[in-house]
Amino acid sequence: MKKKILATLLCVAMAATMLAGCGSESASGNSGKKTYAIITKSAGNPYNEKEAEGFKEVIESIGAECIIKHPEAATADAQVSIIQSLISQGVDSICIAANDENALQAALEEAMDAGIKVSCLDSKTNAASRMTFVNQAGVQEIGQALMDAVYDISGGSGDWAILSATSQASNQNAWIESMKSIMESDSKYANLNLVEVAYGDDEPQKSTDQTQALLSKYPDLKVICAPTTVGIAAAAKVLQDQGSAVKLTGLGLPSEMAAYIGDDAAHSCPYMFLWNPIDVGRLGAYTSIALVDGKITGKAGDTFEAGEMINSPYTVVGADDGGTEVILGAPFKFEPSNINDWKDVY
Ligand code: RAM
Repeated sequence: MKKKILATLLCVAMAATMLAGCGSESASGNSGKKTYAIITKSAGNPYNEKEAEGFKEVIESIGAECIIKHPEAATADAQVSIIQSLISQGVDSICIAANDENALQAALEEAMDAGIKVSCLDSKTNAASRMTFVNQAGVQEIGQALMDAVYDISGGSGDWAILSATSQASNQNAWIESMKSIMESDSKYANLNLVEVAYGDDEPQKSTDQTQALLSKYPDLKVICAPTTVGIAAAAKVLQDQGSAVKLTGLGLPSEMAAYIGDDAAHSCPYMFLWNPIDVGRLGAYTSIALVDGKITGKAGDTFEAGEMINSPYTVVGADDGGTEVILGAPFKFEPSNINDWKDVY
């Protein structure tokens, strides 16, 4: 009997120690390792998986722990609950591709108040919700490249439409606004008529349906511009399968678009743009590490090393919204002459 009581007491004591261990788990976890989290826009998007792959590679190369979270849907609500669980876990940093510019503010401010270093990549929050933002390329440069592509592919006149991701995505909205203001500010584009901005929510089926709807609503449509990798891949398939005369451009993954890029009638996309999403993730990781190590605070003028990355060291610069950003590089053009060199890379 005595033995039984002793054994029970021992178990209770062990359980209490384990619980205390969990409860008091520091930001660096029991292992003493620092923990770096990345939250992408949503699951099932190969672009987001590439970003996470680059982030993980860098975090693991310094012997730290990487947490990857892909929300079920590209919504702010799904991201808020992930942020809350990461706060309770006591991670050291969160790098997030925001599904909404303002709706994450309360959760991210709570994270920063708890000492977690918060940055964005791909799609930013408002300035108050982040320390800095890893931007894939300048907004104006992307807007200009896309607008010039629409001009060139349409022959300079006629109806065109945009197929975007979600209506709340700050990156897509910034690129669309930039295209619109370029179009309005230069008479060169006066004969182009933007008929609609449609939203496929970065879901393949919805993007397919939206493309079909654009085709039936606008019989004179000449060009669709899809500044989303999910949207452009869905639209490319619809147009090419139907043998449509409508042409496509935008931002796409070479691996998903190789079959559609060509300058003859059999291909739906003459050319498109992107950057390396693996590098977006890598730079997000180096930024998180620099924030956690206290090498930068995210203010303009801060500089930090980013391993073997081509433009390292990077400098934090002022962003249009009053916050700061770190720019990865320039958008790259994928066309028939180079698509085969890239289709197996990302
Ligand atoms: C989609 C996402 C992502 C965007 C790319 C170009 O995969 O919407 O945020 O940066 O397209």
